[in-house]
Amino acid sequence: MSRRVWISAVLALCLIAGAIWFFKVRDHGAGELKAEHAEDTTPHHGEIYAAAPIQVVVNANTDIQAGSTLSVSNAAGETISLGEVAIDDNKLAMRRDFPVDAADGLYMATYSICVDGGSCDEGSFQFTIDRSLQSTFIDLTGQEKVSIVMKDIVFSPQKIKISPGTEVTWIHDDIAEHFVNTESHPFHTYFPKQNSRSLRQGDSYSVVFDTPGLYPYHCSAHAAVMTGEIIVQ
Ligand SMILES: [Cu+2]
Repeated sequence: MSRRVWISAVLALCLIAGAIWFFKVRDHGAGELKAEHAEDTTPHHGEIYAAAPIQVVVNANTDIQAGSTLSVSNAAGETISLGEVAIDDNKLAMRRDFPVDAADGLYMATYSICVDGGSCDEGSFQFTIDRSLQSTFIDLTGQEKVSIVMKDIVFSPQKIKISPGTEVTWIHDDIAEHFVNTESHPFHTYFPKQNSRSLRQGDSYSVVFDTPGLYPYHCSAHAAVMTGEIIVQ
């Protein structure tokens, strides 16, 4: 083969390798380390929240044993997660409270999942709080009850701000079956009280939100497109 063909072949290989690297980094993001037994997290790695999450949650594919850890630090490296790590009764998720008044900025969560037999493996993920995003939320604070209609595979209004203690009612007015599900799909562990049964036309579902923070949610039948967010403050 001529020298020119060789050079072209090497250049083509470099381009392919570069593209694979680019898409891997874009998908997983720099800084994420996924423990062997972790399925996913809330917030997701790289997610930007318009308010503080009420908790950080790690979902696992095996029983999480005592001794497992989860903590969040800010960009200065100070630990800001609160209280103790709580492992869910079914042992498939662990969670830790997060301060509602945490400043805007980047946060790093690190965790260690310990499994039966005593071995533990570690992971990490990052998320950002940017309250300037709240300008896209409809302000419904100061009301005892608010409602959200489910129609044409959309939650409407999609992003709302309410006060602590407000009762939110989802009203189903659509052909398709819908659900109200807390993050993350398909685990629905972030705020389990928000998970509804299957809803059909004429059905409604109500939840009272007491704890300030951000509540991202979705319909598990249309998880990719039918999403909503509630800020309690
Ligand atoms: Cu739906």
